Amino acid sequence: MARILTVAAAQLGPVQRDDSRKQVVARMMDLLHEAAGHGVELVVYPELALTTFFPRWFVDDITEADHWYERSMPNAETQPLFDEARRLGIGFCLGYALLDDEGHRWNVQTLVERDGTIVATYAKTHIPGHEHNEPDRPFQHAERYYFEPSPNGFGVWRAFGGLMGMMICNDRRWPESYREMGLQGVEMILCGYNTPIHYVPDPSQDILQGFHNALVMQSGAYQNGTWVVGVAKGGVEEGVDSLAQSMIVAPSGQIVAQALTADDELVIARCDLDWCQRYKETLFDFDRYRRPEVYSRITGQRGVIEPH
Ligand code: CDT
Repeated sequence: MARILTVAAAQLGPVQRDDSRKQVVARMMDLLHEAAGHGVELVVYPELALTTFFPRWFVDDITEADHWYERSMPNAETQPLFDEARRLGIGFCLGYALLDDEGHRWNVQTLVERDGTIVATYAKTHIPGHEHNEPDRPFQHAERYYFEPSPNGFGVWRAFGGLMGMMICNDRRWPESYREMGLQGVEMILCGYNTPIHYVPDPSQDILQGFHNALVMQSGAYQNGTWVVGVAKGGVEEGVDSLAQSMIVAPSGQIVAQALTADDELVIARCDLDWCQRYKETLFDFDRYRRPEVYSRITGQRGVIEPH
């Protein structure tokens, strides 16, 4: 038995500050059309796909940043993408900044089915970086100023003939993200990211960015018996070099397809969702082998408490 879902990680190269949403959507539509030619059923775009990664700049008055956020989805700029995807019968996952009607600011991904219906909108759980301006940095990573952490945690939805989950960028570094979805039977996790290669707090990690990216997604996939689709906005964006290396990881932990460039590029794989069972029913048979009664620290405690 096989449940094949043909998926494309639609990596984007840099989006500069002056690039309009219309220009970006046109690039995304080019990738969508290329995907259609390969029989792709689901196209996954990066985190904050419609704009440049604006948390690299700090503004004292946050309302000056309002223009980076969407107020609704779809909207006038993205409607052509929604319409064309539905016409082609392709679903997609789109990352963007959302300023909602109550004035809350979220970093989100919306998953859209092949018939154009919205499956879910996930808001990022783990918000990295800093809250305040740090003028001594070569660039800011002020996500904690621009976005609230979602209180909702990680959902899993029946869509695309399987059990689909979402996470966003920094979420992929945390084993809890995968496990929360693993405990809901997730079969494919969709994850957009923007990862500057230069990590200001500890530059010794710069040369390891690609290694760490693969490490976390491969281990998360394997330990939870799930596919993981990781999609970058890579290349040099406003002078900041960002990791590309979009990849599709199998439940075995193997990378089955990976980007060759740091530009707009489709990474395609035929993913058998039934392959997940090989791991979920053997080594990672959670019901048989997990020991939640001795894991109380994981939800009961945030930071480290060392023994006396
Ligand atoms: N977008 C995002 O979450 N990026 C972070 C960068 C490192 S924290 C400054 C990441 O985990 O890739």
